[in-house]
Amino acid sequence: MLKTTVDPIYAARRKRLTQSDPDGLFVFFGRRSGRGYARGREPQAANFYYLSEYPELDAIILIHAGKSTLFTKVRDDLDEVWHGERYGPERAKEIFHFDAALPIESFDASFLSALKDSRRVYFTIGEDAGNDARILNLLKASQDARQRIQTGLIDIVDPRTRLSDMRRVKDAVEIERMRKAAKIAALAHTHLLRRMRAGNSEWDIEAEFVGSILKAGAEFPSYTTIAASGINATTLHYTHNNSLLRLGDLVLVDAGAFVDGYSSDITQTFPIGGQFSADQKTVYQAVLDVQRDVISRVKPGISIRSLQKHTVRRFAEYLIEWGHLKGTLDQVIESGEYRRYFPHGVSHYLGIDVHDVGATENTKEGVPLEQGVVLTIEPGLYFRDAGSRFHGIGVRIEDDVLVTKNGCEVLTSDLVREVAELEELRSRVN
Ligand SMILES: [Mn+2]
Repeated sequence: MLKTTVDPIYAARRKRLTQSDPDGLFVFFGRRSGRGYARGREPQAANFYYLSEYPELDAIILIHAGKSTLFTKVRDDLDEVWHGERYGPERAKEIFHFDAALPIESFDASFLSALKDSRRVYFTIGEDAGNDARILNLLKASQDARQRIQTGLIDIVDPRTRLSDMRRVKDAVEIERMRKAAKIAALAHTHLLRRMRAGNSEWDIEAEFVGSILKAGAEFPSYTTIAASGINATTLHYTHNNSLLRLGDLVLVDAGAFVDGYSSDITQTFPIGGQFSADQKTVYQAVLDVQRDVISRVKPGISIRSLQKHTVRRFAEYLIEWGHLKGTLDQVIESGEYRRYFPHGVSHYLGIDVHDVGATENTKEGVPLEQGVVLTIEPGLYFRDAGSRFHGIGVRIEDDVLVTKNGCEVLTSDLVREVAELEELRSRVN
């Protein structure tokens, strides 16, 4: 089904991006079509999507002198029998608010002509070898001519720095979609809590989750579902999902939904039976306390780096108290030994990409959070050493959080997190 209207915000984003350099020539390639039969739904190239919402493959956006032009395939009855209806340049121009739209074949000539009065080309090298070769060849032809007529060289600039800054702070349209992505995934996670029991399997969890989000309107999962029961939960990127759920174990489910171009990213951990064991409860409660503590610290001005530091400190305290690490708090943090139990980051930006762009400055303090940033908060503890009283326990709790004026709003607040509530709900299933 083709779109008939698209929010004018995409045209506004193109303006905002390019007004910093009116003499620049900006080029963005859409996702390229691959070979093969009915390859399935895949997301559009993220920056291309952010600047247009145009869904077709092999399209190109060129922005020059305040004018945005879309290059796309013309209508073709025979080809559309195979791949479905196309917009074609005329319709695409109107619906997607471009100043002009041309057949894809005319890109090279238009690019060369625009190069004549440009000093800088904004283009991301290294994403696709075919696109690189095409642009570099066109540039070479143009540079040789410029040398002869002595009009100077053209600089190549990576547009991602500026785009990352823009994409880090979500606008109203994006926040609306992220709320929906969070809501749909949270409901699917809660559905698992109400359904899965001993005798079900990790693949049942994946199937139920994916089924729930698709029925609720998601395009696809935002990444491969991690359904990790028992000791499998101590492997961070476990995706085999081929074990049966056993009474007495915990199961860790890390799964998200991709909805209207935006990702959600949620982890919940719950007992397969009706109750946590005493040791499971100890670990779960510690992770939940740290998670709530970190969420309470999220506000403008704080950096993800400082949240990470705080998480490490809190977990190091628990690990010393439980006898898993020896030494003073500072020694344990300094030596990095805590990484055996908490090896990953507590947070990342979330948006079109699951690990969204946004970290543009490599300063020691990190980039301060601003109103409109969306990030995950996902502390976890994993015990793989046979000598530990917690051996085989892996717990991660992950919410999606929007930074507000004075604090933050949890977009995934529909999830059941407290031990008592979880046990109450789980005991009714088992
Ligand atoms: Mn995550």
